Amino acid sequence: MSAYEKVPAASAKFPKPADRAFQYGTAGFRMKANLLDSVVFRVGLLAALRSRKLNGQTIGVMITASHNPPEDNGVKLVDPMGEMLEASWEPYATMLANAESDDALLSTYESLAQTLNVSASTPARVVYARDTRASGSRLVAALVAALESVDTEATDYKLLTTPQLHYIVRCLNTAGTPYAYGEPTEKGYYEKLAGAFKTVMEGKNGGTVTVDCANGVGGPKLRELIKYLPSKEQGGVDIKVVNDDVLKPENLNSQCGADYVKTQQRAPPSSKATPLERCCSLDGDADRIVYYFVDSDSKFNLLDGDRIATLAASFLGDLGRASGLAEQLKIGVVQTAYANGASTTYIEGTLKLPVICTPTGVKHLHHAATRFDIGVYFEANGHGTVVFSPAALKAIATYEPKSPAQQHALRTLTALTELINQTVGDALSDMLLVETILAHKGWTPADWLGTYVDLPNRLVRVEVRDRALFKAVDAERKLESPPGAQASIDALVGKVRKGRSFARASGTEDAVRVYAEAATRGEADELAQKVAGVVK
Ligand code: NG1
Ligand code: ZN
Repeated sequence: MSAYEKVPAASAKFPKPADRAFQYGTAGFRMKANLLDSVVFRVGLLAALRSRKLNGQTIGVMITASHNPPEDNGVKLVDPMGEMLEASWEPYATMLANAESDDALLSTYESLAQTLNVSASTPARVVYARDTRASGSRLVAALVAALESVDTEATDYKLLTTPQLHYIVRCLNTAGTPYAYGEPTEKGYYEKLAGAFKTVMEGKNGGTVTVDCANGVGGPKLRELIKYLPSKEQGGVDIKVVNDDVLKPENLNSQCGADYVKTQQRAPPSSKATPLERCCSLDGDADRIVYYFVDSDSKFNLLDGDRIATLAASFLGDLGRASGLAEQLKIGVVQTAYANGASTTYIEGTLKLPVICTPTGVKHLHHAATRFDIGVYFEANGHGTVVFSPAALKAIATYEPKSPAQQHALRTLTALTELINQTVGDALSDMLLVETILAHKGWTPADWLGTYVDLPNRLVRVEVRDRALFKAVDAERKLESPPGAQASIDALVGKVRKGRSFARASGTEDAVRVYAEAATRGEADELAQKVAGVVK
């Protein structure tokens, strides 16, 4: 008799839509919510299997479709240290999701358990949460049915931002160890961030910031966080919350949010910001953030992930030097090919820090960032964070400061390791980080923008017959196939000043993306159009 004999009957309530092929991609599974019930059920089975494989460590399941429209939803797994699911397990998720019948699902599951040497008698522990989408609670029911069918200890954390769930997973798995990450509760998250923020803001004057919450889960969670933060009078920041309507699900990510602002290169139409007022936008599950302001000539200025990365790297460099730890804390920045070339030049030339370029997808960036003592990583779209190596944390914790100035810098550095959500990009934590740095540097957003000038750039989405034909290499900066395409792109790039362009198949949409930058707007646009013509 199978240890998993309850699976087929449970699965029968969540039948797989016929003629559908599912794939666990960079963002887990993501699609129209009405297609997702069977997928979520099967992801639940996999979460239990992964927990058993890891001796009962807690695995997280997040139900969200981030910046996608309200009718979409998605599901992704969180590994024990709060990272994304290990890439070698993604194909298992895909296999389970595509099993055509309940019996086929059982046999796929059993053979996976056998191949992976997983014993059904090992405990399985899973925690889960969801964003504010209307379909979320229905999908949670599918998840719960799966977890019950394979005898899993499960805890419902209800509504959370994606990074809050990542935080909780890490807390649960490190409790009682020397690497304990915090209280595994939502309150513990707020207390950790707020406590660190109070310390880093001591003696500083915070500014005022308007936060567009994309009408997603970030709204209520930011309002909760604010209750723990010092007010502006107490040395904190004045935070104005807008677009935090979660009662009308159709408003989610609609004409607002980080993705809207980044792709449209404009403030949400509802914005009432006056010139030079500092604003930021979160995405639907609050793991991305971009800043922006309109200047006195009504020009819109975006401060995206590249800008947050350069700001953070510059501040951490300052603190390394001021604390006397510069030698022991090698800082590096990780970007993708979508980072503006001017940001890369600024990091290497002005900040004198190394830059690594990885393929798109946070798991690649995160992994590369762990190669530094302090690794700063951001995608241009605003998803990113800073990770500190165990050696860096030890150096910071044990260094004996030689002067009051060193002591002060060290105190700030220590608090930053608590303020920053090191598990994954976190819009709320990143916002407090940016506010802290601007307060320390005494900068306005215009000062921040003035550090370097972005190269004009253009991102084009090209519909192609078969995107699988497009194979990219060299961190997605070059096309290996179709044959000849790269040579044509190189020839076009060579004709414009400061030209750079690449094409790659999207991992989340059925399209090829073309990016181009050049010395002038006209040249960037023309280069993008011509390269789009090559891949069409
Ligand atoms: P794809 O569709 O593979 O380009 C997009 C974003 C990524 C990342 C993923 C996951 C761009 C150009 N690409 O990937 O940065 O966020 O979605 O959500 O923004
Ligand atoms: Zn997101």
